[in-house]
Amino acid sequence: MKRRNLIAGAAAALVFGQLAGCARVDRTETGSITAPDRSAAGQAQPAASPSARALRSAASNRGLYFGAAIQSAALGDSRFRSNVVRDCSIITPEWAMKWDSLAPGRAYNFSEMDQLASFAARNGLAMRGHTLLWHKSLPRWAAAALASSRDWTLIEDHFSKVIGRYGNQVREWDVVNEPIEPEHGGNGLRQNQFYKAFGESYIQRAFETARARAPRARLVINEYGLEYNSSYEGQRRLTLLRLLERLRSRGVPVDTVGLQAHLDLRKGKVYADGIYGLMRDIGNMGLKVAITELDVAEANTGLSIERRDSLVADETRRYLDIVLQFNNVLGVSTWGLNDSHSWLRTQRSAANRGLPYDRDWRAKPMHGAILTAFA
Ligand code: 9MR
Repeated sequence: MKRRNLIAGAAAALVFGQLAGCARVDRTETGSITAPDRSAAGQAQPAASPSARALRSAASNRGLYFGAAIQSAALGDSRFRSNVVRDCSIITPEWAMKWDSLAPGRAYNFSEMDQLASFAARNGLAMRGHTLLWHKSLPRWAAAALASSRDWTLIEDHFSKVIGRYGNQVREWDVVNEPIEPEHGGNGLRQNQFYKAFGESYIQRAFETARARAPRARLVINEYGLEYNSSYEGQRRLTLLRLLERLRSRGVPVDTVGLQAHLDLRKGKVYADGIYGLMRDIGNMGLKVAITELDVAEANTGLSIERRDSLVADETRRYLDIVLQFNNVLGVSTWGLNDSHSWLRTQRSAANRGLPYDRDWRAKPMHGAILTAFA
């Protein structure tokens, strides 16, 4: 398996003609986010972990942002709000901006997302726009309409509504989410509802449609499963690079790659060579990188808490130490901030400890690992 990855890495090197060395792009020009005005009305109370250094300031010292995904249901909790405001300069709606959340029936209801957007505005936080097109968040009515009519105006209308409403607050749009699936054969692209209706051109059209409505925001292609040394993830890295190369050669307005970074201790340790090669190739194409959904799934929740937390922290540090060598990184977002608001609780184990804070907002070694990586 290792050998296949090496071959995949070498093939990528040949395809893209990379040279040794990192992409030199000035991160501070585009990656940093201005500190919010703390005197603004609606300011949150001081955070519950005053001893832990705020992640946002550590990140901004390095010319990066730090952010987190927010489950809108948690916004009713003042402790949650204050910790988010303390640590984040940008937030990602974990589900509220997805198509099936906004319009489960044909009618759009923006109230949940509006609450999140107004929380962000009151506290001077920027937003990531997650996500305009994702096979898992297409509402049934839209899937049916797409399959029968293959009418791009359906997508255009959705983009217009969402970008029109939140465009002023959104710094980065995840325009296309998770388009890679080598197991679907062919060119390695996911044979999702959009691909079935429009072929590969759906990706280009999505970016062009977004660019027309969001002339200044960063437009992101966001992907998972790129971190480990398996032939499958090697294929995923290579397929993503090939797709990016095709998009760049056609002048498609994609300017940023979102690396989700759902780390997983059951897969072993992150594969430094594979991640380094991916970062180098992305940088050589002149693209920025955002780490968009960092968290760590544990392999063994039966170990002592200390041991578990140190394994999670070590994996986080290993990953960030690689990606943060590159100057085209804009920032890092974790997929939630504390363990009680983590998708891994429902997916894997309710006991999972894969975010910077525990359920009582005590900073864990993962928090320290992120600080160290930013230093
Ligand atoms: O964490 C999210 C979970 O709460 C939602 O139920 C789910 C479906 O909307 O999406 C999860 O977030 C996913 C993200 O949007 C895309 N990358 C993978 C994330 C975890 O599944």
